[in-house]
Amino acid sequence: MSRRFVVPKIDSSEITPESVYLNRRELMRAAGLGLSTMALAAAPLTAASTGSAPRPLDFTSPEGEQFSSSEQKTPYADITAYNNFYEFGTDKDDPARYAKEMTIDPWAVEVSGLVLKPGKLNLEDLLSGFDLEERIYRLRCVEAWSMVVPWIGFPLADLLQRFQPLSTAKYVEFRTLYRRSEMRGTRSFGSIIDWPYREGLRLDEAMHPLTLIAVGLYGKTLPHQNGAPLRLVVPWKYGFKSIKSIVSIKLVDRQPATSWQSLAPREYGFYSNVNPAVDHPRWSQKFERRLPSSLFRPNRIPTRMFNGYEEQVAELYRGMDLSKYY
Ligand SMILES: Nc1nc2c(c(=O)[nH]1)N[C@H]1C(S)=C(S)[C@@H](COP(=O)(O)O)O[C@H]1N2
Ligand SMILES: [Mo]
Repeated sequence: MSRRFVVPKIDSSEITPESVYLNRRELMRAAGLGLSTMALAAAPLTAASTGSAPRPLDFTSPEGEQFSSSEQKTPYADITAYNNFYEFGTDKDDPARYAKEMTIDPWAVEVSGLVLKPGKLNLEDLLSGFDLEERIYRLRCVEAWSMVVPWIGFPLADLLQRFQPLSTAKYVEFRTLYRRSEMRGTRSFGSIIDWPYREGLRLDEAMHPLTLIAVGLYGKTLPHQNGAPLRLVVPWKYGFKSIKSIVSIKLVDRQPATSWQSLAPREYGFYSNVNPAVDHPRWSQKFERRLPSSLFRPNRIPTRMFNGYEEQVAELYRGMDLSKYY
């Protein structure tokens, strides 16, 4: 059963007269105009941007089953202890240990490029007015482990629309925060990625209703190691496309270079759709280890085309040779 969350309502004593009568659409337009000084200080997800402990997000009413999964959810402890976040090291337990060193308050996101209304907004203004919902998605890492995660978020399309993409926009490029002083993995000798971490989607993939901006999981704000305060979730693609701790979203007309593709183009393509029929050059993609998994209970299950979201996304790739566009 999926549940719906809503950004906490602003107390009327804390809002300016003009925002009292702004409805959601007007708020969105205002945000698009870059009115980041709008008095929404006490607005949504202040909790997400402060402190280190995840705070609960407000729950309101039940939602339909469309984005749910009946599969057993991976326990919170595993989702938050077994991570990839190379900015903090390459071991699976490095992010849980060191991502706390990243300051997430204040946080701003710049939306630029081929949009009518570019702007740099602080987190509160960026997120104001979006309905948060719970969506239980599978996450399948290219390394062949997987999880089932109850994300809290809203469609990326809603966010992009605020900034009014131009018809010339064909792709979206995302960047993670790059702050050496707080990210020990970016300082370590032999660090393999050219920071900041970058990812990209075709615009139609970015606008697909399954593509989520997540701000929480298990009903709480995102822990640092899972990409606080906001990260992308693209459930039919390998996990590395789901970029964490985003500070920049740019609409562009050419396919952007992504971190993993630049590093090893033969191993990591731009599309990176989960596909059991196209192996990674060094290992099979036919099976996955569903976490929690152990030596004695490996929990090995077959990997599904588009991570099980074939019905929803196959249309996006009609006529493409997916062994060429991997
Ligand atoms: N900025 C950034 N985002 C990132 C990564 C990273 O190293 N840096 N790793 C990716 C990979 S490889 C995976 S599998 C997922 C893991 O998400 P999770 O730790 O929340 O399960 O995050 C992705 N997003
Ligand atoms: Mo991954």
